[in-house]
Amino acid sequence: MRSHFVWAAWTMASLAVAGCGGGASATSGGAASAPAVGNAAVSDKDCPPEFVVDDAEDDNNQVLVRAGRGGYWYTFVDKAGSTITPPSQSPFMMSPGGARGSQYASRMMGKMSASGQPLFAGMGLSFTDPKAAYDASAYSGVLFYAKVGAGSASVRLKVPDGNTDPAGKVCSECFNDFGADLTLTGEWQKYVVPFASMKQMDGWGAPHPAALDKSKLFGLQWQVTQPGANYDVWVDGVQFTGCP
Ligand SMILES: [Ca+2]
Repeated sequence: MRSHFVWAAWTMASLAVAGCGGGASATSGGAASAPAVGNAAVSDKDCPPEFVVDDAEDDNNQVLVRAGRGGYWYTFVDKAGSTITPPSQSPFMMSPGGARGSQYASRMMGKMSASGQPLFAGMGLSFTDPKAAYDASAYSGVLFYAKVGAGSASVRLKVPDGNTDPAGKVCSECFNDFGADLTLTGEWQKYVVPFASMKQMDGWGAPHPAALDKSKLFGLQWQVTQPGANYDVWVDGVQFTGCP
């Protein structure tokens, strides 16, 4: 199967080792290059069950209870008038029609406000409940399937950690999480984002550490920010990478 890959600063040579079999990927991407998007054939071998964060197939709002995880899905939205479904005040609901022929997926829909600051809408999951730092040191990155319906195709994967989430009690200007800017398509595609490739955004936030602290992760988020845009974002099959 052809798979769609997105990186912040990884060379094409890294592509072949970044999937589930990518134990070496954390050490092979030292040289920064221009952001690249490419397709590469990789193994579709699934990692063991403890690597799967959630596949939505139980049609509930909790991630799979395993490997010390058991947090919940949620949505969040700005106060500038953007809209989001499922609503941020009520329990997250899965939507029928998942990746790889599966039954359910996580989906958020809405319309961004045309003006105001800041503008954001997103869905995410916490790794634990109550929310606490989760040690993901055993893993090398994140893999998921995603697509968009009508509207914005630009989605940022955000990975709040001990330095960027307020719960870490470190950041003085929080929420500039490490992550990756993705351009989704109308078809389900696999996205693999190594922890080592994740970057913060330029120009704001404090602190700006050298790298994601994967020993203290608070969750995963998918966020849209385009002013005035409709959006319809689907995510499924969320897993960690790095299995032997
Ligand atoms: Ca599914």
